[in-house]
Amino acid sequence: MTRVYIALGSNIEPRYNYLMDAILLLGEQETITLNKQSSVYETKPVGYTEQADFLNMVIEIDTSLSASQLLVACQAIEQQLGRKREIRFGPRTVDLDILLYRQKQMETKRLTIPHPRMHERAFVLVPLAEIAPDLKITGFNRTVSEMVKDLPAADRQGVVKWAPTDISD
Ligand code: A4P
Ligand code: MG
Repeated sequence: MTRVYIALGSNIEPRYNYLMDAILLLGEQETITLNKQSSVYETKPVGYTEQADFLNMVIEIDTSLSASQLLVACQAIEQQLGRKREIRFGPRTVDLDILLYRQKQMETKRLTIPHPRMHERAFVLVPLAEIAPDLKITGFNRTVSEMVKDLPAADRQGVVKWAPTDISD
């Protein structure tokens, strides 16, 4: 079994349901054991900013799948949940990014691990620090919680813990 961290993001309603459905679909696979999940965070869009705020979170799993098999499984779930690829970095029902696969480093046409932009993204590092503060990202000599402290304050402020509101509100 291999320890893996996956980042989830959604910015099309119902955002929270998309995240929870993706976790259910991952967890029900025999080849995947769900270990930990972070809180859900509401985050300002990064990159292509003319789009709605995201909900983001990170999960820790153990899996018997290879990295490329896991990518196929993640993309199948994205498809199942109605993901359409229109604008790169644009709005999405659900995005599943493989952040880390044990200590593996790889770069193929389809898969780069560690995820090449994870180390600079508050919407990834803040939830990751919640479930794995002492983890070191392959290729970096600092822990995830140290990397969060090094983020620009404005980036960290764009990432706020979020909870679904009660229907009675
Ligand atoms: N790919 C390569 N490496 C990986 C990996 N480690 N995990 C390839 C998953 N996929 C990987 O991804 C494009 C291609 O990346 C895939 O075909 C796969 O072979 P995609 O999901 O089809 O398209 P995308 O999501 O638009 O691109 P990408 O590169 O995943 O975008 P990013 O960098 O994840 O940015 N702002 C906030 N606040 N929260 C967000 O979640 N997300 C993005 C998307 C932009 N801004 C955001 C957020
Ligand atoms: Mg993606």
